[in-house]
Amino acid sequence: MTERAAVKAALKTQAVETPSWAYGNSGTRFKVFAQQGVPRDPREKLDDAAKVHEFTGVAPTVALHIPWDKVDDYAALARHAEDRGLRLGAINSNTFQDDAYRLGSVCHPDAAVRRKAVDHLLECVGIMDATGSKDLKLWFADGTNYPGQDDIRARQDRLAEALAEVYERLGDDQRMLLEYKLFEPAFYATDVPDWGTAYAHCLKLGPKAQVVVDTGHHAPGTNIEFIVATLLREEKLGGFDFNSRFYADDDLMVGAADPFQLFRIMYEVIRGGGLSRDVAFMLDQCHNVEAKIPAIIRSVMNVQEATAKALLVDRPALDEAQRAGDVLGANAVLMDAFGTDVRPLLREVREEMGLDPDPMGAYARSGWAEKIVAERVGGQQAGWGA
Ligand code: LRH
Ligand code: MN
Repeated sequence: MTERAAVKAALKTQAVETPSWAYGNSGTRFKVFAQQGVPRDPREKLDDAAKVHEFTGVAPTVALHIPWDKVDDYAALARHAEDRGLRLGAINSNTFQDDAYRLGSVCHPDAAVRRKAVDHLLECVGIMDATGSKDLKLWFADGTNYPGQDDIRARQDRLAEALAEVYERLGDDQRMLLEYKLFEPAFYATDVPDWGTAYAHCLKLGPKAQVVVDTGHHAPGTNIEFIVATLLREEKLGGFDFNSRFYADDDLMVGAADPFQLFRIMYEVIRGGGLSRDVAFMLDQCHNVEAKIPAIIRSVMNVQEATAKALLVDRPALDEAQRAGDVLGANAVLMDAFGTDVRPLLREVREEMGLDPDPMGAYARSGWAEKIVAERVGGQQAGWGA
C-alpha cells in the first residue's frame, strides 16, 4: 500500500465523538445567547449530530451529559441514535451544578454530600449499561478558593475513596476516564488540577481507569503533546476533550486558535500508536456566538486536517535527522508535513467514502438549518441550565 493510500485508509477509519451539549445553548457568566432552531431535548440533539456524521462520515458517536440528557428510557434513546446511524458514546457525570456541591462533591468535607455525589456517579454507570456506552467520563469542579479553606491531602483521600467505589462497579468492558483541569470554578486549588494527579489516581485504581486530556485545561505555555506522549507511553491515555483557546478554558473550535498545536498533538498520538488504540477523540466545545452544527462540522474537519498532516510526517527522514542530531533537518521534516495542504487529499477521502467533498457546503445546501428553525418553535431550548 502506498503511503498516500495508507494515510487515506487511516483517515477513513477515524472517529470523532461530538458532545450533546455543544448542540444546545451555551455561553459565559455574562450571557448565554439563545439561537433559533436549537434542540429542545436529547433526541433533537441526536438529530443534529446525525447531520454532522452524514456530511463528515467520521462522527459516529455522541457523548451525553447527565442530567442535561436525562430521559426516562435510555435504551430507547440509544435506538433513536442507531436509527440515525449513530451510537451513544461517553456518559459524562455532573457533580458541579447542585447547591449541595458548594464546597465540593466527592471531595466535600461532609460524608453525606460525598455519598450523594458517588450515588450520581453510580447512576451514570447504570445509564452506561442501558445505552451500551463503555466510557464514564469524570470531571470534578471540586476545589477551594482560599488557602486553609480545606485540607488538600484529606480531599485527595476522599477523592480516592469515591473513585475506588465507582471503579468496583464498572463492568468488564467499561472504563472510567478521569479529566483534570488547572482551575475554574475553583480559583485556589483544584482537586484534579493536572495530568500527574489524574495519572496517580488512575494508576492506583487499575487498568480500567485512564486520563482524559482536555486541551483547554492547562496553564498557558503547557507542552500538551509532551503529556500526550507520556500518557501513551504509560498506556494511560483514555481520550481527549478537543477544543481550542487563546486564554483559558475558552472551549472554542478545536484547531481554531492553534492548528499547529493540534498537529503536534496528533503527531504524538500517531507516534505513540494512539490511532490504533482505544483513545477516544471527543470534542468538548461551546458555540456561544457561531452556528452550532456548522461549527462542529468545521471542528471535525480540523481534526481530520491535523491528523492527515501528522500522518504525512516522513518518519524515516525524521528518525535519521534526529539520530544524526540534525536539529534544523529534523524540525524541517515536521514543518514540511504541517505545511502540506491536505485539503485535496481529504476531498478524495470523502469522495471515496461516497460523501460530498465539501461538508460545510453540503450542510448549507441540505436546508437542515432552515428546517430546524421552522420546526423547533416553542418548548424549552436545551442548555447547561447553570
Ligand atoms: C469542564 C469540562 C468537562 C465537562 C464540561 C462540559 O470544563 O471540560 O469536560 O463536563 O466541560
Ligand atoms: Mn472537557
